[in-house]
Amino acid sequence: VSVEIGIAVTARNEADRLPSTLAALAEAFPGASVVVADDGSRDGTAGAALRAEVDVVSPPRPVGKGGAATLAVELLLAGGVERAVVLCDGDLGASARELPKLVDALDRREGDLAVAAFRRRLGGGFGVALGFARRVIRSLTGLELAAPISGQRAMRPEVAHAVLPFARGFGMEIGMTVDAHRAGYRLVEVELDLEHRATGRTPRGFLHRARQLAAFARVYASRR
Ligand SMILES: Nc1nc2c(ncn2[C@@H]2O[C@H](COP(=O)(O)OP(=O)(O)OP(=O)(O)O)[C@@H](O)[C@H]2O)c(=O)[nH]1
Ligand SMILES: [Mg+2]
Repeated sequence: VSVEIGIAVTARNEADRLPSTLAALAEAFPGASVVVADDGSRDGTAGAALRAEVDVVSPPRPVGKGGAATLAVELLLAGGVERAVVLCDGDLGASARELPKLVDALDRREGDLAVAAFRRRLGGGFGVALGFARRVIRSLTGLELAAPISGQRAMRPEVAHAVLPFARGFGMEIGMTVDAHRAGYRLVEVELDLEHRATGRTPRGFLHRARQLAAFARVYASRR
């Protein structure tokens, strides 16, 4: 049976925040099909998803954000999605309630791929990874984006088909943006009041952004 909206939630070690994210999604998108893309979590993330009565894909080996999201979106599309595929990071918590505004932007034909920009800047480092992502997208597409790596996105099912499989790891958002643009689809950014568990200027935060940068460089090399 096909659904109006299919939502893929990427989550690695998000047992703390996933329940509130899923509760907000259930309320904001009644009747939607939700798949959690768990991936090598060691903290009971999959159990938290099952308790919320949503589907979970847990690859036997960690495959990275892009690989896990690909499995989740393929599962959603196989079940049939009529109106929109939504991508959501597992750490949004209650602020995931804002995401229907992305689908509204699609319905109003403002774009084919709607991307959420955070209204307030939270955490982060010195903007190196973000700036690099912006330059990669500008050089490959000419687009000037406020939120080049935002994980909160909505697209019609045919757009999802065109951008699958996603690029590996943290390169998935850049890859999807470039692939959608090259397929002739229009991107629209929508400012939303979102929050997430941001990593800051800590060793863990810098390690995270180093991994992001490596993935951005890989996706740039694969698309240029
Ligand atoms: N399936 C899967 N999800 C991941 C992986 N790495 C991160 N995620 C999830 O993807 C989402 C985004 O990752 P974050 O680590 O929050 O990255 P970010 O928000 O871009 O970065 P910060 O702002 O620095 O926190 C979160 O919900 C993570 O749980 C992964 O390897 N596999
Ligand atoms: Mg985050």
